[in-house]
Amino acid sequence: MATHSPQSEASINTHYRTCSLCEAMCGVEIKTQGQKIISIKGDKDDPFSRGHICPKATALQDLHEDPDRLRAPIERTATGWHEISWEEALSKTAAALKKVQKTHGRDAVGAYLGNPNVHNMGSMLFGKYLLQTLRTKNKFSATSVDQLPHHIVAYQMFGHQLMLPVPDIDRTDHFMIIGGNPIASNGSIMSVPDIRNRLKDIQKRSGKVIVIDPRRSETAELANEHHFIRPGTDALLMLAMINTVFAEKLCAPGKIKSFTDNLYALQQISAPYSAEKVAPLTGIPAESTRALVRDFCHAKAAVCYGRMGCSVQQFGTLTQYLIMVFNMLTGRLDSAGGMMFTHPAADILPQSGKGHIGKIKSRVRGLAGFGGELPSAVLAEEILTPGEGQIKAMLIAAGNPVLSTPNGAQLDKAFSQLDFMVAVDFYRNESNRHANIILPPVGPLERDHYDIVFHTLAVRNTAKYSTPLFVPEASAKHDWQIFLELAHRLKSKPTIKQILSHKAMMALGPQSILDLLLRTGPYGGKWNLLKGLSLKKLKDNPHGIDLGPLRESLPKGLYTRDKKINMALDFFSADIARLNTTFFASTSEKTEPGTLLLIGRRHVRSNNSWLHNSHRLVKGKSRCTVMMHPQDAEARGIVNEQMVRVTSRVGAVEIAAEITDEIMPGVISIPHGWGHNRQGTGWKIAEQHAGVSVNDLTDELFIDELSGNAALNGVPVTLVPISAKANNAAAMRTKKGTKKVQTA
Ligand SMILES: Nc1nc2c(c(=O)[nH]1)N[C@H]1C(S)=C(S)[C@@H](COP(=O)(O)OP(=O)(O)OC[C@H]3O[C@@H](n4cnc5c(=O)[nH]c(N)nc54)[C@H](O)[C@@H]3O)O[C@H]1N2
Ligand SMILES: Nc1nc2c(c(=O)[nH]1)N[C@H]1C(S)=C(S)[C@@H](COP(=O)(O)OP(=O)(O)OC[C@H]3O[C@@H](n4cnc5c(=O)[nH]c(N)nc54)[C@H](O)[C@@H]3O)O[C@H]1N2
Ligand code: SF4
Ligand SMILES: [Mo]
Repeated sequence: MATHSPQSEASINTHYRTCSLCEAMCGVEIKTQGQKIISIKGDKDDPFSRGHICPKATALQDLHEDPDRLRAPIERTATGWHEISWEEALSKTAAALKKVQKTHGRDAVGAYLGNPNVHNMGSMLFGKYLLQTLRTKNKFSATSVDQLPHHIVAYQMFGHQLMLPVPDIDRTDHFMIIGGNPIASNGSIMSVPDIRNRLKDIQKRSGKVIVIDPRRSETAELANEHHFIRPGTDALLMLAMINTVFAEKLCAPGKIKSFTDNLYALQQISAPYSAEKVAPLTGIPAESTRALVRDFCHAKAAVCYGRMGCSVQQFGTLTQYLIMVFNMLTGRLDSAGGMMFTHPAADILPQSGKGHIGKIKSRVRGLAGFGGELPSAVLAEEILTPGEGQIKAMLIAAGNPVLSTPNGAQLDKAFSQLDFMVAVDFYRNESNRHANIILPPVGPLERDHYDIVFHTLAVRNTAKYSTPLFVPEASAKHDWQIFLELAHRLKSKPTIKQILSHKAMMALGPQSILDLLLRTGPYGGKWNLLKGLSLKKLKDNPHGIDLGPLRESLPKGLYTRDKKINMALDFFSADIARLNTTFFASTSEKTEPGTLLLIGRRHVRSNNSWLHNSHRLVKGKSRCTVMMHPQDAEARGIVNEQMVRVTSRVGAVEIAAEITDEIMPGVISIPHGWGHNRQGTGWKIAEQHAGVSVNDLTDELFIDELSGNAALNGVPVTLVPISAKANNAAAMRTKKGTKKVQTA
């Protein structure tokens, strides 16, 4: 139990909480003395993470103590940035946003919500009120540079965008991972702490881990098998695997057959895509593809899981669909050790929108929106293109789209032309350096925490609530308070009802909503205050509560009207024509000789764009390098650590080469989230480890057309050495990783 009393200076207190930095939800044990953090360790008694943490957990201390972290609102003036009071900051922001909407219409204010919102209970529960008040169609988020394909598949097939199944990793015997690197990322759309041991446990029970990835990643190193695949060809591989399932009579869907119409339609659709036909494109020999399918089908329990590498690419949605169908045809959906749905203690699905496609379209390019959001790939053009509905002001909350969305340099330029920008963020980053006002919320250790979203995507049913470790300053505000305060001030003449409801929400806060969700959820005692799960019960169990392994939930759990899985053939199979045009048509664009395909990569000591101000995470060799295969290096006369120039349609970066056979020939990899060399940001350590931004190379026109999701993997680029002579590696070492960014 937590023995927490922030008042006592001398005694050492122990506090238990969940690390909110990534999706894994590790339990941490933090010892403090007064206001000082003495240690951060894994919580051995957390039933889910069992003591596991990664190096980022200790960065929670750096984040808490960071002098660069903003603690009061700031305003940009002719003489630089100055602190202002909360009252002034909120009123000025509301007045500026109102003015823009009054002059140019409500769509003239755009909003971008970044990834950390999803790790923040208050933002998840109250952020929507601000967006509802703004009533703009120009809403964007990190979803469309990430998991949008998963939402579309879930919406089409299961009737709800958030019905996302996860691998039942603790009971599977065969785990096929396509385009995911959980050893570095700690899992995504699969909340799974202690992933390394969980993968090893599969192997200990004589099961297998298979990785399909253009890079022999950290996960591939641990796997039983790794197959290189050419970026962007996963849909072809999946069609060939489904083709093999039918050809070799391995189809065994089990119970789902009774509530899925047209399941076997894929036999005909996959017929033209034999393993032989796709092999020259994927790079995976036909015999290996067939063996992959046989092994998968013969395993007692098996699951095929695809993540970033196959979502954020040209055929991301089609690939995720085919992965789902492959699991279904082989009886792996909703069965132990396969793809299963979590039963979270606080179930947000009944209250959340199920999703909708194409109700809104972007003004300039006419791209369809999903679930009330437009794809982030169109954000810059919506700001830069004059005309009715042009975005003139932006709200950015917990995001850094200049470093995280395609053609970030163009967006950077667009942001500099806005009439007004407000950011809700505790750092002055590459995007909100253009803001007029920055409203900083409290830090992660100064707030309570419950993973509203990630408990819904966890590989085991668990629940855990963390109280704040530190009491924030009296004037400090939580994200949710900032959102509600702004929403309230945006109303011109609030009615008595609106005033009362604002006061009620401010008083109730996220805790009360969480308590209600827990009581009315699957483990709650409903209105019996003494029975079942409640916030009080979670507070009494600070290590978290285990609610058991994943359970079957279909067809009852489906959100489709007819309680059937919808194969949505019209929607998905239409995209096969685009696949054919891209890969098989005689008119299809042939890549220029010398073109390389650019992919991303993650590292366990990094987290998107915003943990590079932690001295302990950035120490050591620069990680912002371009990995390339020895053959590709030799062909261009490049030696290890030499500076090279990588150029795409939209820009160029100069970066040090890291020559390694862990990447397949013809492919290069640059991690995202770097490029802290733009003027006017507020993180001093990150600036010293600037690196370059890979999203100065990714292309806002290179997208998955079915969803509008950015295709940040598989971007065609060229690469040349910078110095004519490629023999000065020692001298290069000093310059490594950081040089100026060029944009076309
Ligand atoms: N090329 C390439 N680009 C990518 C990716 C890739 O793999 N390759 N990955 C993509 C993916 S998956 C994602 S999710 C995006 C992420 O992209 P974004 O969400 O746009 O960016 P982050 O780097 O997560 O920036 C988060 C910002 O939120 C702030 N912040 C952190 N916690 C809080 C908080 O509690 N409240 C508030 N108000 N602010 C907070 C931080 O200070 C930081 O400024 O990047 C995408 N971009
Ligand atoms: N340490 C750390 N952890 C993180 C993050 C972080 O930045 N750092 N970010 C968090 C976020 S926001 C997310 S969304 C998750 C992402 O979690 P993961 O999906 O596990 O992320 P990545 O490490 O980007 O893994 C993508 C893999 O796909 C491969 N790949 C690239 N292109 C292709 C392709 O065309 N086909 C195939 N088959 N593979 C391809 C890459 O080589 C890479 O190994 O990680 C989260 N956790
Ligand atoms: S794996 Fe994720 S949740 Fe666990 S300690 Fe690391 S950053 Fe925190
Ligand atoms: Mo993400």
